[in-house]
This record gives sequence, C-alpha cells and structure tokens, in this order.
Amino acid sequence: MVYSGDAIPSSGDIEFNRVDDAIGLGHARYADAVQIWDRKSGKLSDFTTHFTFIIIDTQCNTVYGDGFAFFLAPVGFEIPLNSTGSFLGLFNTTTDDSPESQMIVVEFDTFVNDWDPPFAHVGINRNSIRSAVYTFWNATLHSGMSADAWISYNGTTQMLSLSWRYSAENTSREMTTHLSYRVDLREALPEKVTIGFSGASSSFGERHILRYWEFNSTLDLVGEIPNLPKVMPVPMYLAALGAREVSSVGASMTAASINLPR
Ligand SMILES: [Ca+2]
Repeated sequence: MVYSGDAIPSSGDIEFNRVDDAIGLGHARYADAVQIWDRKSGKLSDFTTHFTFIIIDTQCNTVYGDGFAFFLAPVGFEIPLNSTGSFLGLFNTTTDDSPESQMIVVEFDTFVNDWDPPFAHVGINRNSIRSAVYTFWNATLHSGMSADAWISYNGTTQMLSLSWRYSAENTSREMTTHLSYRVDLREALPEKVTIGFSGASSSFGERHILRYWEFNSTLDLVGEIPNLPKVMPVPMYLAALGAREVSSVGASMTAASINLPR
C-alpha cells in the first residue's frame, strides 16, 4: 500500500484523516498497477473488490463532510492540487468534468454541494465529482458503524455493480443499498490503472477508516507476459526474477488479488 496526504496505517486499519485536523485528506492505494483491459485482444477484465470501512461524524455534529471514495485512476495518479473537501481528493476545478481525467469513482458523499442531489448519497462517478448514478444514503443513521461494500465489474455485460451492508442491524430503514452503472471500461480507463481510496474531511470534520480490502481480477494474461523467452522453462524464468516479481507474475496468470493484512 502507498499512503499520501494524511492517510496512515494504524493498528491494522488505515486512517485517512485526523479528526483534530480541520481539513483532512488522505489517499491509500495499491502500490502496483492493475490491468483492467488488454488493447491487443480487446479483452476486458472481470473484477470484484470487497472492503470494510467506517465513516464517523465527530463530536455529534449535525453537519459533517465530505466523504469517502474508491477510485480507479490512471497510473501515477496523486492527490490533485486544490482537491480538498468536497472534491474528495479526486478532482479540482481543472480536472473535474474533463474526459482526460479517466477516472471511475464510487463515492459515499456526506455533504450536499451545488452539484449533488439534495441528500447524502452513494454514487458512481465518471470523470466528475457529479455522480452519473446515485441513490439516497443515510450517513447519520449509520454514524460510527462498520460497513461492507462490494463492487464488481462484469466485462461481458459491462456492468459495474455496487452493494453495501452494515454489520449492525439497522438497515431496515434504508430502501436501497445497491447501485449499478453500465460502462465500457475500455473507453473510460487506461489499460492499467491505480486503485485505491480517498477520505476527505471538511472543516465540519469527519473520520474515515478502512478495515479490510481485497481485490480480485480475472483478466487472463497467459501469453501476454512480455519478453518471456520461449526456450526457457517458465519456472526458471520465474526463479530468475526477484521474489516480488515471482508472486506478481505467477498471480497474473490466473488472477491478481490484493489482500489488506487484517
Ligand atoms: Ca458532496
């Protein structure tokens, strides 16, 4: 994992911003690039990710913000300048609504801005802080609770699907806990992306914690490993690489997976 801004590992969790900090912003992302599609074959990956997170409002404030997001972004993506607060550490006035951003975002947005629907919401965004699809989300009701979210992408149907659930049983008042968005990720994203999370607090305060994360993709890269000498047996080739490469190359043959240590 790579941390930037205020994000830090903390007792097996990741804290994205300090609660005593008026405006806090942190990113945590997977260190390696993840392949989402393959230009040569035109193949799209299926992938699933599961994460457990907590959004907490501080000091029983009735107003808080700004939110927590999972993102897929071009490799090398860093916290943009002037992206604190309602831009969720993902966009600024230059990159927002620009196709060049090449971003897909799942946001848990706790603060209503001009561009937002008139309620806290969960949304799926493409290249914009404005959600392409969204649903009402009661952030206040679930303050301090641990939530599980699952995101999956089906490369055949091109559906990006999201669902979430709270470990504590208080969800009956919430009508919708799922959302889906049809998108051809070959048009939306570069072949390889950076995946990670952003937590942004405004001057009203809000705490974001990631407890658990796994990511699995199924893009079959057999035959796509560059410069694999045909005469050299594969185990020898792998043995010639460092330990890190052995595991990543070996993993890429069937599936790539990431597990956050518990
Ligand atoms: Ca907002």
